[in-house]
Amino acid sequence: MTDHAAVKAALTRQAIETPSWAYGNSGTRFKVFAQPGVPRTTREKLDDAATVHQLTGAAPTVALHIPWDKVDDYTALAKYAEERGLRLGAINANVFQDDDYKLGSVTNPDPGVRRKALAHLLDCVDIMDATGSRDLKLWFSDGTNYPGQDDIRARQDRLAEALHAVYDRLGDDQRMVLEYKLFEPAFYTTDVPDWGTSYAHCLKLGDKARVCVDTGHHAPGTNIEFIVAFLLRENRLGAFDFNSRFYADDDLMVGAADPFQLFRIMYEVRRGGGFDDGSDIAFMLDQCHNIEAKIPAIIRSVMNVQEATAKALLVDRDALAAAQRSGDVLEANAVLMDAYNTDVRPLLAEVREEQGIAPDPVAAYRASGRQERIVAERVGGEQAGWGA
Ligand code: PSV
Ligand code: MN
Ligand code: MN
Repeated sequence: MTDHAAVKAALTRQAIETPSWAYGNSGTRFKVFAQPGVPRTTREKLDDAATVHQLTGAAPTVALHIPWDKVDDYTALAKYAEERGLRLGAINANVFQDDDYKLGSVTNPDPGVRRKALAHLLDCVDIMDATGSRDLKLWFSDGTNYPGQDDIRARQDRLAEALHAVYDRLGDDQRMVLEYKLFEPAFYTTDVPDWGTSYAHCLKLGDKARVCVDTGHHAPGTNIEFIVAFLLRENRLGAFDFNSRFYADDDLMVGAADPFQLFRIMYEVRRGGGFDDGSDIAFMLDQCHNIEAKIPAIIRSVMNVQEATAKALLVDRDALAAAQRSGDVLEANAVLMDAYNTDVRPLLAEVREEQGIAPDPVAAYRASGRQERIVAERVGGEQAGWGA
């Protein structure tokens, strides 16, 4: 039997972090399409994030990317966020957009470049001190393009050295989450290509080091929910970067390409206690909205995560366990599919109404006139965002 009050309580608690860079202009290596009304500054990105949070009630924190979100005073930025009902979330270090990093950042064969990259990572921890952020998110574009280009083992040694230095700098309440990615921009070897590599480094570092699973960073066909189940069992799942993909790291809206996969992942999150009160998993979006309107796309993404979560919470665990125990394969599968096939939109509309927000956040955004206002107001100036 499903406890509907408990399901609603978990949905009301759920917090999804939106990324500052999703509000800005973005594109592919072929073209960045500028959209009217996009934020020109980090503060304007926070204004948009506040709109998403007001309309969904579920997006109270915003991840920053440094230096894309470089400001003079991060304490003042945190205050600005707070005045809008937000908090600043994960600090994403950027050691991939500088000419010096052509052959890598923390794994670069040149010790001078390694020192520069490490200094940036440590600066990011200073920023966390000012913003009150808990998580430092590390993704390294480091790798090689050609066999023989560099010593694969030595690069692991250099990576471990940098990670240790950053880990030692973390405060008691701070963590690092190490993100892996199969390939791109490196095409032969990548220094953190998979969850196993990330996990192995985290294990050596200590409890404050966790793995970040970006759903777009696997080989096609990878069973991501298995990875999630395993990491949760080992207490090493720190965070998600949610997005969806058809081919590689497409960064499309989460739940758009494969809502069934998202449901399966969320079921393992539930199974591992990730929706329980006090869970410390960060549920973040890492997406780009290249051709669709950004604010409603981010609202839609938050809703897609909520819908997958609701379905996962509706799985009748007792019935599932009974079917599994008795080896009733078809029944076990049917229990899971029953939950997946439930239309949870009325349930989520109810949860929103109980929170005093509109049942359909996308419709509420369209009716608010805000899009027209920001298009009229945000003219001139350099547009900020991914690739800017
Ligand atoms: C790399 O592809 C990545 O997923 C990392 O999380 C970066 O910080 C982010 O994309 C930039 O969008
Ligand atoms: Mn990511
Ligand atoms: Mn990515």
